[in-house]
Amino acid sequence: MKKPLIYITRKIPEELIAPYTNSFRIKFWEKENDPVPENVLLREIKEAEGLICMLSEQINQQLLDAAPHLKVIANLAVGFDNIDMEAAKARNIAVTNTPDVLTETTADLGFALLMATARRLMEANDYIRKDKWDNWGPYLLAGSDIHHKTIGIVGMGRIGQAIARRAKGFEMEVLYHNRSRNVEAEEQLNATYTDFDTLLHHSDFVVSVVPLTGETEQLFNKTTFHKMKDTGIFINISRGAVVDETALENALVTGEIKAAGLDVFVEEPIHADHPLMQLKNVVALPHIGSASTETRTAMWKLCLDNTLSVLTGGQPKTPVW
Ligand code: 8YV
Repeated sequence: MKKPLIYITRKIPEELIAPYTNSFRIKFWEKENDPVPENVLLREIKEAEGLICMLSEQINQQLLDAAPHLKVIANLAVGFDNIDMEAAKARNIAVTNTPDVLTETTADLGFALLMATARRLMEANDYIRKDKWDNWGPYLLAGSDIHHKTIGIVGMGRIGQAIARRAKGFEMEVLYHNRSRNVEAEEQLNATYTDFDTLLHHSDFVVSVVPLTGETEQLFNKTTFHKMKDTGIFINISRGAVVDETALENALVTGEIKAAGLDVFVEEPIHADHPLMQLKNVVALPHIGSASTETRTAMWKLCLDNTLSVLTGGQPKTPVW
């Protein structure tokens, strides 16, 4: 009998799959950073029983129709907005994600963006690289304080709570807004629940950690930026589509808000000609929230573990449904 096929849409370190190659055929797209072309995926998926995929792949009805043997989709991400969940459920295909293992790493990056925007680190780095450091004045590249300021966390899930833990170390006041109150988190993290408008009005830093849903799409728009302080800094480590990027650009240009730190964009990848990339008060990153070597390895391992569990008749560790 042929061994079951698992298809992986990016190059995976060989040592991670080595323990499983006796029982499974494991094929993967050979490129580390380039997405698998649609026609290749459609061809490879024909025989696959397991699929390990990335956020950048749309797992839609067309793909599932081309995958008659598919039993499990393991997304290498905590988000799963790239997967047509209804279509997967209708076929009884398990869907798994990678929560927990990336929480602290993503929160680290959120804080890195917060610090980089508040203290103008990219401008300061450029200042030397572009050989402008000929003199010095007390307000040269002066930014805003972080310690003892107010941070407003929108989305108090695992990553939101990890941001709050970091904020405590900076003796910040922590406000949060969430679909439902999290009383335990409030007690442990000394975080205060507020309505969305109060959070926008009072926060020096507004951090978006919400998943992308029908409700959160363009949650940050002209009206919301208008409600923020003009000294306020907006950080997005969730999904680009929770932001109206034109409204954000206007708010940054007109001084309605002070700066933005962005790891995610409506259309990814963005390029140097993107309107937001023309602004000095934007720090932009290419969606690297969970990109530490340790965490990526943990994410791969969890994807493999989930896939193998389903294919051997067990329960996946981190099912989405
Ligand atoms: C992913 C992410 O690392 O987990 C998520 O939902 O957005 C990131 O952590 C990245 O997009 C790889 O799929």
